[in-house]
Amino acid sequence: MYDLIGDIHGHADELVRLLGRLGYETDQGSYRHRDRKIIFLGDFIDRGPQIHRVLEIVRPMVEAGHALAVMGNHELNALAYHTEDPDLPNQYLRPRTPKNEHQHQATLDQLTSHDLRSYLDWFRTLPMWLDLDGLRVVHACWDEQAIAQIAKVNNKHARITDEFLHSACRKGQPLFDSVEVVLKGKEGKLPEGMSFTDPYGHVRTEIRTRWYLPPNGHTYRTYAFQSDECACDLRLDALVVATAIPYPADAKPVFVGHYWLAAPQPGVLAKNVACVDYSVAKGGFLCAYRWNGEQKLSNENFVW
Ligand SMILES: [Mn+2]
Repeated sequence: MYDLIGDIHGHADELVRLLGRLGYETDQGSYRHRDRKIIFLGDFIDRGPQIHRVLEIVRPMVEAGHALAVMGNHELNALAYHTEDPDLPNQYLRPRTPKNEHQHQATLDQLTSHDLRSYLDWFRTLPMWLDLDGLRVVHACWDEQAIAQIAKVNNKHARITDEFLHSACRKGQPLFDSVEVVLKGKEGKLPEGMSFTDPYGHVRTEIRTRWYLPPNGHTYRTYAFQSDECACDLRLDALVVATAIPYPADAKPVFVGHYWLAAPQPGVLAKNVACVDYSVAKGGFLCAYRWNGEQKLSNENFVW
């Protein structure tokens, strides 16, 4: 059975504490549990103070078979940031703008170029999702259509190639939209001319949607991922409704990270959807869900 751990973002002390609480012990350089495995939800790097140490814990666990891990948007971004654009000499698939540089800076500061190269190489082995016996795991959104699109190119979770990165990281390329959905979730555009200011003071024209819910009858406020995100009480635009692919209520449970949830304690999003990212890198806590095969998820099974 599996313990699912959300976005770590360089917070190794919290990871060690959580692994201890879950009963994992170090043995021959890797944490392990006698009869359980961890599934890491991605986003190991950027932001936090102990990125190298996090990677030194996570990779050996995966390589020794004591854990599985999926790709986070930060790992894919890092690959694109360090991969030259075949069409534009001296430029990279993720443009080195001040904003992108800033987002990646902690990793650049904390890893030697040798370690960075080695971990980038490892990131290429991370699957974009896991569809296992009784549960599914993806960094941000399980969308059958997006997953099918990516599977057309890479259905066996083979190593991420430069061609895949090019297709996934450049706007207008075939895999761009699907990879955005899977690793960053879905957005719903507000009606023309409308905007709102999010809790960070950014003016936005799109909400991050509760993609797992059927959109019918929702307003922008109630369909936004966090209810304080958008104060717009208009009904969702027909296009947002028409393009939604909600997660079926009778499908296997799916686990995501990514959303920087803020709450005094974790809770499931739906009976078969749970997010295990409670913002350890933003004053929250590192969180796990201890899964024992149940198809109806329970708030009782979070550990933090
Ligand atoms: Mn993320």
